[in-house]
Amino acid sequence: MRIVDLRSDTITRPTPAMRRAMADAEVGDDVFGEDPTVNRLEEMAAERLNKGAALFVASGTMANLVSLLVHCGRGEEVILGDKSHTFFYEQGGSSGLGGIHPRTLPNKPDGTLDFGDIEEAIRPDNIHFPRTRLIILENTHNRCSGSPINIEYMKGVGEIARRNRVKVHVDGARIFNAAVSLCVDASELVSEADSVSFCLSKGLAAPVGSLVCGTHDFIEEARRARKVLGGGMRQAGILAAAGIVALTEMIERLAEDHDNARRLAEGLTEIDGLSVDPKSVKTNIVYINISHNDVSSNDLADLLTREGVLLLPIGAKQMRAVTNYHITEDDVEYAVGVIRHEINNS
Ligand code: TLP
Repeated sequence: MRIVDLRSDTITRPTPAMRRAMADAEVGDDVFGEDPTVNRLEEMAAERLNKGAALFVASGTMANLVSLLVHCGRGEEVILGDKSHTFFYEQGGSSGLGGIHPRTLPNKPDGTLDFGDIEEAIRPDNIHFPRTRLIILENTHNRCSGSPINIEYMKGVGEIARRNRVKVHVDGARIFNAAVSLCVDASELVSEADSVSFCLSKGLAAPVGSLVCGTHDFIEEARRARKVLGGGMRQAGILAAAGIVALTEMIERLAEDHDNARRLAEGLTEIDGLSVDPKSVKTNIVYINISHNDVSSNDLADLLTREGVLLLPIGAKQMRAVTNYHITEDDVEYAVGVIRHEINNS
């Protein structure tokens, strides 16, 4: 059966070039700092984002957690969006494991936080309050239509943070989608950030892994945090080799995923019973609201799965589609046809 898997860009499998690089990778014990392939990937990542150093970690969740643990002590506060991945999807790990207090602000539909809200949320020095240490921004913003957030906004938050002696972490799981969509260099988007995480295992199609980037001192502390979380990975060069291919060969092609996402959104707007806003689709993520009274997202997901079209239910009446390396223009047309058929027959 033909399968069109639009649940996430995390489903991407390694490319033939990645598999070759993995098989040939030179490796060593990375906890001793002796894996040449990991070291090379870390250097490439730091250079790409114009930061002093980088650290290879197991996942985006670990990258964010390690960063939070370095920036904030127990009882200290992080400001972050109520739709941010760190707040929404990471099991509250920073409070559970790090005792870090979350202060959420409403994300606007474009993924940003209001400058005034941020200023107001930063705590004055007062014995009653936790100390504000960190602001987290997410770029692109997963739950806000995959919105890319522009340089001016990122700089604006950097300016507020510096003035108040607070740090900035960017969850850049999809920072290269943002850079490609905005036609800027990823390093410019994060020039104000004290730390940045990004994922190799999403649109860039590597099987495993994320990077944390920051100053040398920050990364040395992050290395300690990774170790205590059980993330010292030994001969991880096997994985890093795929990451090197991801950074070298897979960034520019993200534009194809963005074009396919726009096509998908445009196709879906034609279907009665669905509501999709193609204008909000600027990268590879499409949110689909079900206006048909008798269809829930779980029902529709089941019907579509039987036809080989996989979407992710996000809420009772909302689904998500994410274009990726394995999805062609023809797959998009096919998926739109199957979705139309299932909705019309419901
Ligand atoms: N996002 C996944 C799911 O967890 C929802 C997805 O399918 O989109 N930051 C952002 C912005 C993310 O979207 C994700 C993964 C992560 C961090 C965590 O990365 P992993 O899954 O590697 O821990």
